[in-house]
Amino acid sequence: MAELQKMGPSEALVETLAAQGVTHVFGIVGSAFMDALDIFPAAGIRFVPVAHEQGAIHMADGYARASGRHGVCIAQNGPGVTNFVTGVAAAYWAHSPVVFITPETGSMTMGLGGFQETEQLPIFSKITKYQGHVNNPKRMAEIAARCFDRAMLERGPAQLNIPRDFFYGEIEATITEPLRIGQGAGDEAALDAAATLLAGARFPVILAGGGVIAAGATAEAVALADLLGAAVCNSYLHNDSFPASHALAAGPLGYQGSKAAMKLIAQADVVLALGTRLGPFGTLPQHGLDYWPRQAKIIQIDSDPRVLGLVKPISVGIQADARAAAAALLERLKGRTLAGAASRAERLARIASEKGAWEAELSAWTQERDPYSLEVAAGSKYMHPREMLRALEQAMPEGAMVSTDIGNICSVANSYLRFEKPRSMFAAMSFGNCGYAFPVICGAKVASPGRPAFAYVGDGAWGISFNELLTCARERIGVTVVVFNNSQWGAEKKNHVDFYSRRYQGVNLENPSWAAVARAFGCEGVTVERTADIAAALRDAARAQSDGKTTVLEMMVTQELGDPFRRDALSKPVRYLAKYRQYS
Ligand SMILES: Cc1ncc(C[n+]2csc(CCOP(=O)(O)OP(=O)(O)O)c2C)c(N)n1
Ligand SMILES: [Mg+2]
Repeated sequence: MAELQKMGPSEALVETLAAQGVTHVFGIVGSAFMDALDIFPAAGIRFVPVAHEQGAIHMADGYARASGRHGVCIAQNGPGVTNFVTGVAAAYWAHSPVVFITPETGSMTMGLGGFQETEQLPIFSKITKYQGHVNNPKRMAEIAARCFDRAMLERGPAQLNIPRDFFYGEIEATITEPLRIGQGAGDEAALDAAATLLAGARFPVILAGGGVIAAGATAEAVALADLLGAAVCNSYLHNDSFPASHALAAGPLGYQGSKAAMKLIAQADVVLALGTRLGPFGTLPQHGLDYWPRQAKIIQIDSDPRVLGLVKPISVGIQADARAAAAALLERLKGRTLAGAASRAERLARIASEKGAWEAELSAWTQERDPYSLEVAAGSKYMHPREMLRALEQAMPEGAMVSTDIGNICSVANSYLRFEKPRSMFAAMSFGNCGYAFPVICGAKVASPGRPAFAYVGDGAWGISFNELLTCARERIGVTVVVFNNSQWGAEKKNHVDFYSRRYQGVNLENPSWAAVARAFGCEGVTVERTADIAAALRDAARAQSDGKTTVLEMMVTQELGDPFRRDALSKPVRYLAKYRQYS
């Protein structure tokens, strides 16, 4: 342990950041933390100034998801900090180890209603894994370090709240080493029970979740799948949890996921849910398939014990690191007689045929076929969203990272996003906020500058987030934004079509030329109207990334709309008052 040293609290904070391996902090400059900011460069920390604090927290999230290290951001007390709220909630549900530093109003005036004052802990209390409040400047290093340790331990945002006057003074502090607590493989008896279930399975299926990515368990998941001859589904929006080219990879479950994955898991007698909380939205019926195998034995492994058995009934729950647990199961299964061995060839054939059928269906499914979509596409010179998504998929360079926003086309993209390695897909997860994808891919690119980086964003969500083009131009962050211009908040319009007799309100968009806007911001902007032009446009944009140049590819698409998001939560309106009767 390092020794006690005299230093200022700002030095204690910055030394702690350095000790935790922090090299980038996203934020907008503010007087509240200027004393610490001043010495960032000497500690090897690059401050990445952004356009909006929501961008900073999303970038920290993307940085964490791409690197597996902490993402860090900071903001001015009061309004700068409240601008973090949506991004913190998003990072919470993306299980991202971000530390957001929130200087607050001075301790001597707190409660008097001074400038930029608000209580900053209650606002974040339900969307953080840990909240550290520096209640005395002498505790700066201790509490800062705990935020970093807890963010990693509990896989989620930690808040470091610091009264702004506590940056100043003279203290004695010790800078401690990061405290990383291993989760291990989990309870021995539960692992034995899980191995027995898997050994007895006739149609085992693995459901690989975000925990596989976080724990670096891909190799173990592949080995388990190979040993068992088990199909592997990705949990919703974790298409990078298992290599897509593997013969046993079945694709993602959930909204706009793979029919092959759904049909295969429906046949399972044992499911190994590895590193997944089995979130309720991610296993809803899709494509008319109610696929969750209620009769199957479910083994659920997750690092968070609170999610075990929470959403789905399970037979065995194991609190563990996904990698260690998968390795422990492999050990137990090696050399054991597997009930599924006899039907292995038959199973592999079934997997191949379901995948082949889904691929063929996707290839033929170039446009939506519901009456609304047929109507709006007729006579349009623009691209069908599905054929565009297929062309993007085919043009995607190797090793690409892709973030996706919340919207109809982004959701349909789920069927067309395949990855070979983890830390490649950064979808807006369960919090589901429009405006997520672009800043997140910027953060991912800062973390992994050598990898090609793409954001898929609908034109409505783009309106929320395009301000960070300023950051890309100023900081020379080179990413490619694929903006789907269908002149509508499509995902919501779909509900108007399906449930509200096309009574449109606030769903039609009048856009400027998004390509021209990008150029005005100092980025590249290209309008793409034909599928045949997609590959070249994507290639050029990817190439420009290595010069630190961001490109907006404005894809002109028809107004067709795929299946709705919330079929589960909407119903036809019923009105009782005469005044509203026609609204039904
Ligand atoms: C911050 C936020 N506001 C509103 C919503 C509700 N919402 C969900 S999808 C959607 C429409 C997205 O439109 P667009 O980005 O243009 O994509 P499209 O559906 O047209 O493909 C909206 C408004 C949301 N998810 N997040
Ligand atoms: Mg749109």
